Amino acid sequence: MKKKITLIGAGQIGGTLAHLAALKKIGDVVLFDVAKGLATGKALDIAQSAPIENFDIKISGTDNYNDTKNSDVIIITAGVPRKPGMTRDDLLGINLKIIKEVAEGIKKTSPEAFVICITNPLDVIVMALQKYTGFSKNKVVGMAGILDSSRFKYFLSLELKVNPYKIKSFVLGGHGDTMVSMVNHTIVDGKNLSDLIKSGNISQSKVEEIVERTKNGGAEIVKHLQKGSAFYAPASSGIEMAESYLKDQKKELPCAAYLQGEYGVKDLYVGVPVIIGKKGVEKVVQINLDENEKKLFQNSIKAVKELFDAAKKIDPSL
Ligand code: TXD
Repeated sequence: MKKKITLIGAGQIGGTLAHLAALKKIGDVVLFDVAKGLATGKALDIAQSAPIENFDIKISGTDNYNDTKNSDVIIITAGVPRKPGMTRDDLLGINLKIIKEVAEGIKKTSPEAFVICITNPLDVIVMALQKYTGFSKNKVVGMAGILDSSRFKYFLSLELKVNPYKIKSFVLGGHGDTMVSMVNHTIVDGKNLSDLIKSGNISQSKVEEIVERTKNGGAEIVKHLQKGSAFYAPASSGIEMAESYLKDQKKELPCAAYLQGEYGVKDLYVGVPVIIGKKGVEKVVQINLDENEKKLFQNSIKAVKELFDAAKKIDPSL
């Protein structure tokens, strides 16, 4: 039985998600958007590449939630992206309203779906989405850490001239300026990054520069594009999560997940390594943090909490 993947938001990321899902043949795709014709037009365009790309999945577009019912996976990008000079947090007001509307749309039609939220400000929007839908917390997760980790690994690969796929690392914490690139948990082609610093293959200051560039990875692209923000790598990141769920791959992936005591954090969504399999978020992976990492992680958690308090001022029902 073919899986059903619904993409709420057929914009830059949504359209790319649809294209990747078709090329990777991970399931039938329904694109949804409130902008008239956008979802239908993009679905038809991708469908017309089937004879060339040899995929046999069904792909359609709609602005009616009934067409999305009984989805196995729902990936949400509905919302507005940043403009130059805006922070991710500046999007809170408008995207909170949009995510409430999306929650109303999916909670009746796909109560069993695994829901991946991409809309910014990610950590708070995914938290709001879980509360608005009432879906179990292990079935609602945010995409950010995979993207941030991929940016960190890519920048490192440029500096160390290695295949980016051979770098293992991850980013902890919120999807914002307080994110924590885990330098001491980074392996480059089988070697610890900290050893490469000691042996002079890369300087500490260059690593710190890469940590900063990772934090600003989104803003750097917004500056170039002027209109819109990153969408190719965000879409690849969302698809990796969807595939780990649909194929029960049990990958360990950095995602915004609900913590209920892990890392000393309760009742908050924040970026941590999790195992994603057929049950959704199956486990929060607890790694040992050194004192500095603990401090940085706590700082990130504080930032997420503060933004969630701002969200509760906008909508006291949260
Ligand atoms: O790592 C991450 N999580 C971030 C997330 C990485 C990059 C971008 N990030 C955020 O994703 C970005 O800040 C935005 O909040 C979302 C979507 O970014 P995208 O670049 O895809 O934005 P677009 O191209 O504007 O697409 C958004 C679509 C657009 O077509 C709107 O018509 C639609 O969302 N939209 C809606 N769809 C359904 N329902 C409602 N209410 C709605 N409102 C707008």
